[in-house]
Amino acid sequence: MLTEDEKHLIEHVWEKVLEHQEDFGAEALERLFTVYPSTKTYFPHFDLHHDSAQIRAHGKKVLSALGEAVNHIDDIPAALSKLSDLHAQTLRVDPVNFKLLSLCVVVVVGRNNPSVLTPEVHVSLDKFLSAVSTALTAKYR
Ligand code: ZNH
Repeated sequence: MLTEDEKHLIEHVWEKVLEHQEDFGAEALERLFTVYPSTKTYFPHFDLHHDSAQIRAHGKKVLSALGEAVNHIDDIPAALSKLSDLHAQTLRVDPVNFKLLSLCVVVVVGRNNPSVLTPEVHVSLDKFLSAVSTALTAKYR
C-alpha cells in the first residue's frame, strides 16, 4: 500500500507527466516493444514503426488511464474496473507484461525529468504501477 507521503509524490510527479502523455506513452511503448519483443505479439494489428500514429494514440490512452488511477489513488481498482474487465476478458495479456511496461514507464519518467526520479519517487512509482497492474489483472481468475 502507498503511504500518504508516497501518494503525494505520485501526484506531484504526475503534474509533470500530464503535459506529455502522448510523448511519454509512445516512448514507453516503443521501449517495451524494443527491449521485450515478445510484447509485440499483442499488437499484430499495429504499425510498430518509430513514431507510428497507432503507437502514439495507444500510448496516450495508457498514460491517461494511469492519470485516472492517480486521480483515484485511494481506490484504483474501482477507477480501472472497466479496463480491468477488458484486459481479463478480451485482451488476456499475460501479467508478466505489466511488470515490463511498468519498468518502461519509470525509465521514461526518469529520462525526461532526471531530477524528479529520486529514490523515494522511484519507490512510489514502483508501488503505484504495481497497484495498477494488480487492479488490471485481478479479474483473470
Ligand atoms: Zn492495455 C488496450 C491501459 C498494460 C495490451 N490498455 C488498453 C487501453 C487502455 C490500456 C486505456 C484502451 C482501452 C480502450 O480503448 O477502451 N494497459 C493499460 C494500462 C496498462 C496496460 C494502464 C498497465 C499499466 N496492455 C498492457 C500490457 C499489454 C497491453 C502490459 C501487453 C503487453 N492493451 C493491450 C492491448 C490493447 C490494450 C493489445 C488493445 C489495443 C487496440 O487498440 O487494439
